[in-house]
Amino acid sequence: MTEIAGTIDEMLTLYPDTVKKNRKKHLIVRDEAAACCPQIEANTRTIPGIISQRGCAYAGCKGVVIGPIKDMVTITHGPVGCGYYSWGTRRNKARADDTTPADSIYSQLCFTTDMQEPDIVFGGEKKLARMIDEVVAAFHPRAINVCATCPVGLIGDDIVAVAKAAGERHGIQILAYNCEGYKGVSQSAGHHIANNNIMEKIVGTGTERKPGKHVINLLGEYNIGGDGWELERVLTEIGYTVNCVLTGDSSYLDIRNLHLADLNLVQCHRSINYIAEMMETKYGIPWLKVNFIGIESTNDSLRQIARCFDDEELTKKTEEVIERETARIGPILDQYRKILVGKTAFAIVGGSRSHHYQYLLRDLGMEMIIAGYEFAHRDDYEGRQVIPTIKPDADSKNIPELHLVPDEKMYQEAHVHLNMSKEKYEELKAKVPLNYYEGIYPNMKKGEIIIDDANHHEVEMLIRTAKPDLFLSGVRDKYIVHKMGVASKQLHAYDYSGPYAGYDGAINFARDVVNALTTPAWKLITPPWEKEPEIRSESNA
Ligand code: CFM
Repeated sequence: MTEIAGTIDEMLTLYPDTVKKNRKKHLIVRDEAAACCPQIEANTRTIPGIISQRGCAYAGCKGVVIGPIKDMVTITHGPVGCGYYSWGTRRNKARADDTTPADSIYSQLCFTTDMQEPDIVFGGEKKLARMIDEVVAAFHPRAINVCATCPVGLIGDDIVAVAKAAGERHGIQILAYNCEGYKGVSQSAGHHIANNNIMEKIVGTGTERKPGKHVINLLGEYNIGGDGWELERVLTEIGYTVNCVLTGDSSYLDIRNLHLADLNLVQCHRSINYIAEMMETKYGIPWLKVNFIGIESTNDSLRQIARCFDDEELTKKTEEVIERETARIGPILDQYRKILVGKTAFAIVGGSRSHHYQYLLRDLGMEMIIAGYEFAHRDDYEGRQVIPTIKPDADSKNIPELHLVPDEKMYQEAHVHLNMSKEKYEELKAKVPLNYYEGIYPNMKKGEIIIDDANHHEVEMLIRTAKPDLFLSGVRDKYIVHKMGVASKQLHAYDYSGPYAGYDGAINFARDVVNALTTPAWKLITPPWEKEPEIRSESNA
């Protein structure tokens, strides 16, 4: 392990001093002696000239949070490239149901105003208004989202005014998102902008609570490769009414009723913690951080949720389902574990999966020795207790903070939502970490590395030295890593596979990883540095 830690110095020696100083702050080596996580620099600008793995605010808003809402048309106001390249790349699945017929599902379509030079010169507002009219005439959606791209902000098109006027014209809700790509240092800014609008404009406008004794929302689950469906299967069987999975396979109708649930579960803390927190403030609904990636962590999460309701029958059913599912998949995983035991992984993913997949890998006998995030914040590394100490900078101040107050009619104290006495709730809080996330650090082992906003040079150096058996990331580096002779799996889109969540997901993941590691192709590849001398430039040599 010390060998990996040593890599960091080697990796940094190539940098000019200022870059070295900066990048050092984005790295942590897990030290067992340190009780809490050392401070990491995160959610700050990538150094100009360095190509990192991050996306833009528009990607975080349109692609991640609102894009999956199936019965809303989402219009990209901007050049066609922004619309086209954000179309169908994330594998957030949706299907028709009782309230949303197949011809009302738009999440798989691409709508864009295709701004041209004249629109940039003379303004694009009229074109956007015409486009909304066309969309309403042709598709009759329940509601529409309009997302701004960089040029829209630069020329000053007032998309909020256009959306408002069109909404009045057509009698439906039309939301405008000022999520210009440059609004933040990464897609994380777009998550926040989307969370704000959803919370302010959609949540709370419905009045229908779904029937059931225990009604829950699953927030920050986007149904990539069908993950949300696997979780709904398990949660429904245990006895919960899943009010809404936000936003995987979600509908505008369900989001309107988001506040009519007893408990919010948070899978991806990074992308949705704002809504969880705002719902706690406005409606008093408590939230619980869960992780449904991995068998043990799924079992743990299910037990924690059951504890929140203090219902004997529910607890019994939870144990029954856990026992049955674990027994069902155990023998299958045992086979895979024989091949995977002792293998190592290196992951760089957005802002939550590098933590979540550590559990599934451990279930399979593997260990994630390097965990990287593209755009996580300090709380995702160090735990939420650091939030009050994070100083806002010019970039974070770009995004409005909504200051909500308890809703006069709908606010209830958390113990009322959970149908228990205040005393019982206090006892529960001591046992279950409600409204809290501890971050990635505590789950890592001594000598393991945490890296924020890594770039290609760093990835290459870490792979050379740490020699992981498996690299978990996205399509941008998948094939580069293959050429180094290392198996690589896409953890964003699952390489067209999935689901990877819950019980069935664990089997799919184990099978895919075994296939990736055992293909004979690796024997045919020699990493470039083993067959040719390295060429370094004079100035940096
Ligand atoms: Fe949350 Fe996500 Fe992620 Fe994310 Fe993403 Fe994604 Fe991701 Mo790709 S919402 S932070 S912005 S878990 S699209 S479903 S895989 S980078 S780690």
